[in-house]
Amino acid sequence: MEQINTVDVLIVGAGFSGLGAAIRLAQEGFEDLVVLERGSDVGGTWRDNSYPGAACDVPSHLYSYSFAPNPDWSRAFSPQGEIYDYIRRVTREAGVREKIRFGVEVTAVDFDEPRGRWTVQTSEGTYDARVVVLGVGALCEPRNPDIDGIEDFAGPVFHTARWDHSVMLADKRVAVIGTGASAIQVVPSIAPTVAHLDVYQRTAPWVLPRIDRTYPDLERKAYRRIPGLQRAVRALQYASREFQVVGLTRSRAALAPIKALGRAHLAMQVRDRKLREALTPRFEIGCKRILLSNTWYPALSRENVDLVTSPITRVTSDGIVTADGVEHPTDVLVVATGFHVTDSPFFERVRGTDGRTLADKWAGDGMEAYKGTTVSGYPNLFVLVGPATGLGHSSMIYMIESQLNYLADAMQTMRARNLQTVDVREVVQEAYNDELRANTGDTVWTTGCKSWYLDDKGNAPAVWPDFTFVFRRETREFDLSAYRRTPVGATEPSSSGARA
Ligand code: N01
Repeated sequence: MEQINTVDVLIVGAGFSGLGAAIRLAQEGFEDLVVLERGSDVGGTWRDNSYPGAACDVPSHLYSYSFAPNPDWSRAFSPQGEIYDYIRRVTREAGVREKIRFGVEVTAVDFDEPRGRWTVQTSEGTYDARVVVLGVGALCEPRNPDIDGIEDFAGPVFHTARWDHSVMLADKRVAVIGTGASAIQVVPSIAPTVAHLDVYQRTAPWVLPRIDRTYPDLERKAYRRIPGLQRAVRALQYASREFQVVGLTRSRAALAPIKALGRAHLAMQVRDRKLREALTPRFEIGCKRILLSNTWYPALSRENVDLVTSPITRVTSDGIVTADGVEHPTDVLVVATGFHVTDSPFFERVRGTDGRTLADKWAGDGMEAYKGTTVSGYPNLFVLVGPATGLGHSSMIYMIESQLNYLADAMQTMRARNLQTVDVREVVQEAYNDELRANTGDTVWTTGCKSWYLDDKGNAPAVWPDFTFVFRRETREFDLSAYRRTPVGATEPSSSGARA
């Protein structure tokens, strides 16, 4: 007979959100937990996105856990390796590494209503859990472009989030498809080493100067020694980013100064009129994520770099053919084409009380949850970085920590009230989302551009349409009245199995 691992809380994913949940729940006295991670290390997106030039475009004092400030950040915007090291260190210091099972892929998450528990199938056997926390992340499933002939390309093809470090790019003719946040970091990093680089642009992005600097020793010492200094810097970084929300969600006029800055940045960095014309954004600033770079435009102005704006029609065994009939010889093909966000394949693996998957449930009106975290018909399931929690302007860790407050209070409430399950009421969830949609209608994200914020209906269910402190306030306490509950004892007793 198959051995079932019984555990109180099962967390899927060991990135910033899943680890944050493990640390917070352990602190709150919920020690009987396991984290299942398909990779071989912690870090999630910061482990996977190791492409040349990968860095954060949110300042590091803000892009870190509030409970684990790091006075030793080397610069304002940390490179990927430093963030990856930070996550590993925090995991070790918080003592949660032993809670993580690496190399375990979660294949199915099914709610067993009579028992009021979740059955979780994995590549390493079955788990039985009272509470499931999804920390799978929003930007984790690479979206590969569906281009005619791409499977026949003879050279290496890889996504930025799955960078193949064994491929030497020196002296190669390289193509990069896409001009989003990932591409604008990769291109300047590899341009000086490759023989030739073609950058395929479908939509010219808005790019602002990156006000980055290294932190001198003295400053780092000050962060270590002067109480409150780092917190004050973090608060300033938070406030300056939060100003953007006015323009993104309320008054377009507030975006005028950053639009002017973007235009000036392009004009100053690109002298060639034709290239400047091709790089001029044609959509409202903020509709897609605003990118930060001082090196993107200079890289595109290099002798060995071509910006290709004619649409790709097909890929051959050794090149890319564009609509203008030109065949561009290519040795290595890099796709910087983003992620499945509103259509994550993980949604197909989670089945609630009526046996429907999250993917099916969200196929009609789009993905939605209550406070970005709980979904009606999926009791005791907490989705971190869930629907309507994404940000373009500030730190996702702030949103994650808000959700952790809600999760921790939900767990304490269930413990105090002796509850087996909590399931958000459908009417409450609907009312919450009606209001969110009404707000999102006025935002810049639905003004006509294409982005990962949007679903196939043109709604923006992935992104939080207000100030982030409003979300923090909303999630401060678990609001039990919004939930249907089952007391302990009202469900069938749990079958016993091995402790995970
Ligand atoms: O992906 P994207 P990304 N043919 O979806 C193009 C985070 N991030 O990986 O604009 C040709 O933004 C597509 O074109 P278009 C951050 O939240 C953070 O760059 O749709 N082109 C676009 O140019 C970011 O928002 C950091 O017309 C195709 C690009 O590919 C998110 O990750 C760093 C195509 C995709 O852009 C995703 O960024 C990096 C096709 N078939 C990433 N399909 C930080 O610094 C797509 N494109 C924190």
